[in-house]
Amino acid sequence: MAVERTLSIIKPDAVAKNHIGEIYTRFEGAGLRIVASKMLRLSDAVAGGFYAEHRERPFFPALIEFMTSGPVVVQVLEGENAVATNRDLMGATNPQEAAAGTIRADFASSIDANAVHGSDSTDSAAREIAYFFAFSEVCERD
Ligand code: RTP
Ligand code: MG
Repeated sequence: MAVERTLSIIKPDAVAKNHIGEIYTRFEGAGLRIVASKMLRLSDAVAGGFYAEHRERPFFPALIEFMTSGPVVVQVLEGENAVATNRDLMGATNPQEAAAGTIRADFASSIDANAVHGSDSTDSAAREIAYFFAFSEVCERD
């Protein structure tokens, strides 16, 4: 298995419900290291650019309205198979279909307010990490 990096976002619903620490504990419990982290409030332009692949989808306006509704916490996770490991921790996009014990099953309330984002491939991860973090903001960890 390869050491990878992936981009994770704790979305506005989970930040508002004070679940940042519990979600970080799940990342660390799965062997993922947090190598970059920041809280910020997304503008329409930044959220739209991040989700540009979904621009033509019917849910896009609701997605942008939700992602700009409050602060988010953005982090880079590093570890063996980090992309798939994080997606497994997150669970299915729709929390009603998410496996028991996943972040979305435990903390998400709807397909819009679904607690977390995680890159879906190593290519997406590289693009998404560069979208939010300068090279100097991602730290080497042993
Ligand atoms: P994310 O990108 O946020 O990690 O979520 P994902 O890969 O599991 O799902 P994706 O297909 O990339 O969709 C991005 C976000 O758009 C919202 N969505 N709504 N109403 C719908 O059918 C629908 N489909 C997607 C979700 O909030 C999803 O997280
Ligand atoms: Mg996605």
